[in-house]
This record gives sequence, structure tokens and C-alpha cells, in this order.
Amino acid sequence: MAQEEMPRDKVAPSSGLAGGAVGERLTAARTAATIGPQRPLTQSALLTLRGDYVAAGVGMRNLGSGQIVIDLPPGSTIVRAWLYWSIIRQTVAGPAPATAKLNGQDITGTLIATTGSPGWPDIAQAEAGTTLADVFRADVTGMAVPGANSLSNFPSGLTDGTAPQDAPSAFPLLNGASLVVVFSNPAFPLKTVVVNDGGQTLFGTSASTLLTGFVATGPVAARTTYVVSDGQARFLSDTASFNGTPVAGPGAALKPNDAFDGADGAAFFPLDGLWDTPTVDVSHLVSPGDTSAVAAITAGAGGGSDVLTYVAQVLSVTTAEFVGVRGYHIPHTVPLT
Ligand SMILES: [Ca+2]
Ligand SMILES: [Ca+2]
Repeated sequence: MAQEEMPRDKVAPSSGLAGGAVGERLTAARTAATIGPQRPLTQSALLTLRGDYVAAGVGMRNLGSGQIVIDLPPGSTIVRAWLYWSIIRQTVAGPAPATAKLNGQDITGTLIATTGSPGWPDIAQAEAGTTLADVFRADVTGMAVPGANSLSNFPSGLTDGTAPQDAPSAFPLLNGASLVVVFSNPAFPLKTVVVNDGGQTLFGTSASTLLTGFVATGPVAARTTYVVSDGQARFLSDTASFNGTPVAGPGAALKPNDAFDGADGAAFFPLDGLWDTPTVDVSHLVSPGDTSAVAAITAGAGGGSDVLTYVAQVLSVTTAEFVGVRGYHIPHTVPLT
């Protein structure tokens, strides 16, 4: 494709390559669609405790390593921790190894989903199924620590910090990682923490997930986190919503231009950070007595052209200390996984 035929909101490669090498190149005629196999997010963990959770992430394209800082309130103790990451690969190559290091210790993830490539090395190959994206999760309880956590030895075709647009085919393409840390703290109210995970790549459309397993109590305090791969600041208009209300992106006060702008990787690649872990206060969107909520993301809403992979959703909400079940009252501290 000649460069002048590219949609006007796209950019030429930042060095040396022909226009066709740009990652996530989209044609004007493309229709909204999910890309590749879809594994909708489902519940993977449910805990109720005096405490809460913290989630944070880092972009790692063409780096293979990074750092995630977990800020915990004073007096907190980590009780569970999970690490999520996603890698784009050639279909014929099979999934990359699920191994890496966290704080110098070997970790082995579980492949929880295989979905379409979020537009790498280009959208045509992603839609044709030539490339795919894998989502991994590792239980890193006992390894994750308060403060700085170092990530290293992740599969990555390049580790020299080459700009993503300059090497769209340097497979495997590691996008980034997020840590989700559940902590106990006796000063906190009782909260239920719900984690849903999966893998859904989409463009110009939405994916949602149903969060269940709690009984909200007032005054409601609720927070939610979206773990999303492949967000880019060069492609605007992504939205995050909660119970039908935009909470980031167009229509919201937070990141009104673009909910998923690759913030976790922006320090290295301002326009192609490729990873986001935004946390939003949704207390005003949950009512006492609610027992479920719906979170959703939209990739490229309103004519934007980002392709995203939805990886995980975390919610914490104030909950009752005891839940009546058929006339019985049972302690409601139930770690399921
Ligand atoms: Ca974006
Ligand atoms: Ca993208």
C-alpha cells in the first residue's frame, strides 16, 4: 500500500521500512469485528477479606523485561498474587514457552486463552489467522512483594528496545504484564475481590464480562481494574465502561480521548505502549444489595482504530460479613483458587 493511501490518522513507519510493515495498519473499509478465537472472561478467583487489591502493569514489547511497582497501604499483608501476560506469535510456531522470572525466581504460567492477534504484524494477517495472541496467568503468591517487582526472561523476539512499529514481525511479540495483588489489612472494611480472565481480541466493537459472587453493602466502596493488551495512544477513542456507564475514554472524565493508550509502556514507547491496567473508582455505580456488575471495553469506539485484547477484570466491593443461604449464615471468606 502506498503511504498516501493510509488512513490519515495512521503514521508512516518511524524508520526505514515500507508502509506495509506498519503494525496494526487498517483499511478504511474494515468492519467492526472480533478477531480470531474468543475466550470470554470468566471468574478465576473470588475472595472475601478485610483488605483489598492492587493491580499494576508494564509494557514490555521488544524488551522482554520490566518492573511493576505495587504500592500497598501500611499494615497490609499480601495473601494472593497473580501475574498476567500476553504474547503474539505466528500460528505455525505454537505458543511461546510459559516461563519467565519474577524477582529472580522461575515462574511457569498457565495458557488461559488463545485469541486473535491484535493487528500484528498487520491486520490482514491477524484476520487471516496467520498470527495469534496467547494469554498466560501465573500464581505468584509468595513471590510478589510490596514495592518494586522485577520481571525478566520473558519470551521476546527482540530485547533491545526497538520501537514496535520498526519490527512488527519480530516474533514472539511480548506485549506486557500486570500483577494483581490481594492484600489483607485489619483497618479495611470487609470486601469481596472478584477476578475474571480470558482473552478476546476486538476492533470497533465491545466485549463485556459479568462479575458475580458478592453482596454489596453500603456505604459502597468499589474499585475495578481493566487489564488490556495492545492499547496504543496513536489510535484513539477506546472506552471502558462499568454497568453501562463510561468510566474512561469518550464520555468519561478519565482519559477522555482514549481509555487504552498504552500507559503501562509509554515510558519506552509513547505511542505504542501496548499495555494498560487502569483502576477506576466505581462506588457510585454499585448499589447496596447488588450481587453482580458488568464491565466492558470498546476498541476503537466512534471511528478509532485500535485493536485490543481484553485479558482480565478485577473488582473489589464492600460486602456483608455473613451471607444468608437458605436460612443459614455462613462465613463468607472463600478463596476458590
Ligand atoms: Ca488506544
Ligand atoms: Ca492496538
